[in-house]
Amino acid sequence: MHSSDTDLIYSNPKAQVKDFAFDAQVVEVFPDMISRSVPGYNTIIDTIGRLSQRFVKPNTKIYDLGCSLGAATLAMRKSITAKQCQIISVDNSPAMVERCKMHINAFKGDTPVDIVEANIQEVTIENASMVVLNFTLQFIDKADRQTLIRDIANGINSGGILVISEKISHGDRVIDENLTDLHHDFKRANGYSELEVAQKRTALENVMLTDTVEQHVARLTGAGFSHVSPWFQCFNFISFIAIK
Ligand code: GEK
Repeated sequence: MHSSDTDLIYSNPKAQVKDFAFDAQVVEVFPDMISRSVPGYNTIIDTIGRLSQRFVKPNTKIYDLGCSLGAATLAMRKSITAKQCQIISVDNSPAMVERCKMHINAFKGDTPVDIVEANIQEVTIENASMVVLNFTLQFIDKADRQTLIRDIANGINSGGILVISEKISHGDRVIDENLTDLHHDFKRANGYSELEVAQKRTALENVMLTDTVEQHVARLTGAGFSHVSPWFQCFNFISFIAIK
């Protein structure tokens, strides 16, 4: 038996698998989809909360870019102890933003949250002590990534942090294949069928374009972050901290 919020989107054979999109159908099953597909997702969300307690300063802004239903926003709002802060959570999917507003407003919190429907490339980042890109940069055109990371770095105050989580590819084909297989095993162990794994892979092919660890590190240091390191990796999923 499946409940209505179980991800069954790719469970039936499709004549033609369309490119993946963050539409109403995906929004409906999103929490189930992301926790069964991304190894370490809950650990990453918890750690974003912990980092916010450590890095967020009074009278500053916190940005959650590509916020989906606001999981990282909520983790930060629960943990921030600094006063007079503002969280700005941004997503360009109208269906996500609508559901995110309902979700965030269902919880109480001291730090106000502004949920904005916009392209993260058009949002001005200013006076930030913390910025989160939790599995979002991978959906931005490769040619635009350096500019986006530079704009974020410019808007972060000295000592502030960017947390960036991504699916990665590996320069070494053998490692790449093994990490991909391990990830697909993880999905099968979480109840996805062979067909679902294969169809989802096709749907994401043109939409999610991954970089290597080296490309991420070079981009972050090139943008002006002084301290850059991965703090988490499981298979081909990684999360970095970059401190200005
Ligand atoms: C989480 N951070 O649960 N501008 C704004 N939003 C965008 C853009 C863009 N240009 N491109 C994609 N998105 C979340 C999970 S999901 C990751 C992030 C995943 C949005 C898109 O609409 C979607 O909601 C989100 O980025 C990516 O911690 O599903 O793999």
